Amino acid sequence: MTAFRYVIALGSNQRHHRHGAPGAVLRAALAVLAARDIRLISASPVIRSRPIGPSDREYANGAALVETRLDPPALLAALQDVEMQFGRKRQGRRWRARTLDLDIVLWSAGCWSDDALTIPHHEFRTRGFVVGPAARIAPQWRDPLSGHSLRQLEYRIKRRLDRPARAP
Ligand code: A4P
Ligand code: MG
Repeated sequence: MTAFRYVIALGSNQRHHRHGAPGAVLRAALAVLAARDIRLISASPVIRSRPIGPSDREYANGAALVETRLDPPALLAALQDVEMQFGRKRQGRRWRARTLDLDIVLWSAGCWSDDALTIPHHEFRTRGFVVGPAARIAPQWRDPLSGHSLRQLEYRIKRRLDRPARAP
């Protein structure tokens, strides 16, 4: 059976009663994944990012490059299990504050799409808090849809942010 590689995005903007602040939650989550046949190849530094969406708490975000024999639905189930283990509540408002969010960003075999799962992750290309950390660990990895590498996507996001505002 083949082993796949994935880029996983990690996010947290709520303390955990045992692990502590969001940055520590992300590091603890990586250790839990490694104990579940999800081999950690490399992890980005943890960054802080301003929230997008309704929650007003700052996020800790990071990315991990992993190797596993799990196919995408099986990996999603494992990630959701870990989210629950960290006290994530699935009821209620989308994008609410959360102790742990684990998203599949990229998959070595390309694209996946069914009712529960889309790879590449639907909005990752424009999100600095996903692309920035992912570009630290897999800069040459190409998004199969746009054809851009993570490094190129990061450059595009930065250029957009740095562009001076137009005169009225
Ligand atoms: N799903 C579909 N594709 C995927 C995928 N590639 N990886 C489905 C993981 N899940 C995927 O996700 C909802 C459903 O998406 C899942 O049940 C799965 O079947 P969720 O994690 O339960 O809910 P969510 O995270 O609230 O929704 P969503 O749409 O995944 O939101 P995002 O895109 O994760 O955004 N601001 C900052 N600064 N940093 C953040 O990390 N995160 C969000 C949430 C908003 N603002 C943020 C951050
Ligand atoms: Mg999510």
